Amino acid sequence: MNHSLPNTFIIEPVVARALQDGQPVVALESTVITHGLPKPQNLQLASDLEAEVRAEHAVPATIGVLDGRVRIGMKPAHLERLAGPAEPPNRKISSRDLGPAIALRQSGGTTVAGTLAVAVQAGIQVFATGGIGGVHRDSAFDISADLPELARCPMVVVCAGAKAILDLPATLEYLETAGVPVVGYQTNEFPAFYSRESGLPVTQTADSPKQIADIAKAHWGLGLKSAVLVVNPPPEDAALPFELVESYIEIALAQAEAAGIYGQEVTPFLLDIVSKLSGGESLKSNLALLKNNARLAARVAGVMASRSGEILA
Ligand code: PSU
Ligand code: MN
Repeated sequence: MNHSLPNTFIIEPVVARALQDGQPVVALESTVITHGLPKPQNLQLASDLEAEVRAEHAVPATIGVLDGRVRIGMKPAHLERLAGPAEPPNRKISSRDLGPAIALRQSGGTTVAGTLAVAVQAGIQVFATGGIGGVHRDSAFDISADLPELARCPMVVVCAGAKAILDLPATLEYLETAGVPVVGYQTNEFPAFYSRESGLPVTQTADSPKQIADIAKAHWGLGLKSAVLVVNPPPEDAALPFELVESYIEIALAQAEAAGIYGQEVTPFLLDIVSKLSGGESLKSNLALLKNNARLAARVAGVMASRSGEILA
């Protein structure tokens, strides 16, 4: 795969070696660092996520853009730059923003969509994030680029469902249309990011990292090119009740509408208000579920690497 890597990519040596040797690698997104979390928790979280992956004997590859170069794997100084402050401010980089950011030598955090587009080219098969984007509520046509990217990137993506601020049933319908299996890890319910429950069913429950790897292998073995979306409920002690979060979201949505927020600003704006309304509880939950997802992703990557001959064939 490496032969066709764009010359705008810089792969950290430890990541390049792991990919070459068939060792487990886990991609991590960076919009959560640039836009998703407040300072200084964002930088701490970035290094905590890498530590979680290493503790499970996999190599973390945080992906983002610095000075128009797509970095796959970062040194601490790179993470610090993304965590900011930065002038000009770091961009939120989705698939459509990668080309412009590279051409104009900009820096920013890649969203799930942006990270998927890069990771798949680099030959990484497992990716951990907090919550994917999806179909927004009551909006004429606001659908995150995360969804079409999941439709075309053959990767295992571990998340805690879609962000609760979204229209979850519509998001699941889109994933069904796109042919993306939604695999509940030890759950038969689609988690709602901060909450373990949503009342919505998953495609399939998997009880172990091995079963997740089996499903991915069978899915791609059919020649299908879509992602396998693994939904991992937030840890019990960090989860918030669905109804409580719902009440915060309704307030946040009303404020976003009153303030005329649109486009890329919507997700960070809503998450920030929910965090304030919950007195920081949603932030705690966000940090805990991110680490929980990184751990599970590393375990899945471990199983897949142990039989990489079959998987990569
Ligand atoms: N989850 C969070 N915080 C975030 C995001 C997800 O808790 O900041 C980011 C992810 O990078 C996701 C992006 O890909 O928000 C989706 O943004 P949009 O809805 O604008 O596509
Ligand atoms: Mn949007």
